[in-house]
Amino acid sequence: MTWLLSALALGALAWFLWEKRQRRTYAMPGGIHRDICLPYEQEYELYHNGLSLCSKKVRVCLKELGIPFAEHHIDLIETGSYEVVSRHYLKVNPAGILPCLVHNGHPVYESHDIITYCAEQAGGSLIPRDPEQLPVMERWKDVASIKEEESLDGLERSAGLCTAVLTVPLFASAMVEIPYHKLVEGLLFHRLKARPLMFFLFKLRGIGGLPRLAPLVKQSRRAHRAMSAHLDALEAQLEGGEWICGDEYTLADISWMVIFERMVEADWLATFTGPELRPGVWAYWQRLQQRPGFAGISEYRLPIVTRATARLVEFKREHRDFARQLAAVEVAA
Ligand SMILES: N[C@@H](CCC(=O)N[C@@H](CS)C(=O)NCC(=O)O)C(=O)O
Repeated sequence: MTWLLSALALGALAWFLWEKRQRRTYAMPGGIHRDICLPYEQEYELYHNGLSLCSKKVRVCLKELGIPFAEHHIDLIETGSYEVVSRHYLKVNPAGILPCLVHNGHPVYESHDIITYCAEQAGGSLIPRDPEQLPVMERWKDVASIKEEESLDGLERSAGLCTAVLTVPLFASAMVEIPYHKLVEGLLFHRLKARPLMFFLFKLRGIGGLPRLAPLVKQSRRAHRAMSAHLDALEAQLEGGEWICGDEYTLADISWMVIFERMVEADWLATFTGPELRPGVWAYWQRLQQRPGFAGISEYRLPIVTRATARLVEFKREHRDFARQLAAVEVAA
């Protein structure tokens, strides 16, 4: 019996070490990598996910520019499994994160760099013609981005990071449908171990357990305060015109569109804006939804995410205190 158990343990270890060699992960700098050649059939191919905020940004940009692309939908654990650390996706992006755009076989990484690359390929569309507006676009695009190297210390600087923290209740809701064994793959092979560990915790605690996680509550409240400040700044910026750069619709607006969509998915929109609350921001969000690029969001909604949102909304209706605990501000009913 002992022999059998030892043999099984050795077999499992050998499999793990072999598999780990096949699934090597490491960070990849943003931008185009002309030295890497991947198989491709179409000029533009996008590896993406329906829920992923950064994938949405790239889809919206491609749609807005009218660039056709072949798609490869890759699951995140929130949408079903750890396909981002599968052997086949790690060949495309060894960092194991989405999205990745492949242009004529060369990968482009980091969503903020991908949209700039696409705009440049399209002859400078979505980049302000007025040179004075260029740093304005860059600043607002940057604030909306999630930079890989940033820790949560950057919440006050980055609305993108705030959005990631505000998504936690949606993640916890999504985990209801994900079996534990699917999370194990992430623990074994994910480059950023903190991510699968967090999902494990969310699965273990459920939506209702989140307010008892003191460090999470602290960050969540901070993210709410910081996001409110970001939106106050946006409200002021929009006094200058319809879009962030006045009358020019740019990459900055695309970067913010996906943040509003995430607020809808994670059921926080009414906390941050409405016809009475930051009316300029509210009107801006209505305009954003009329853009052709919005199809990059509306055409890719996933039933598993719709169910996660519905569960979260229902939970918040039944537990009025939940939102107040996580936001530490008055929350719209
Ligand atoms: N800085 C990166 C962030 C990419 C990122 O974190 N992507 C998420 C989805 S929005 C992801 O792939 N997560 C997979 C995981 O961590 O398991 C970008 O802007 O592209």
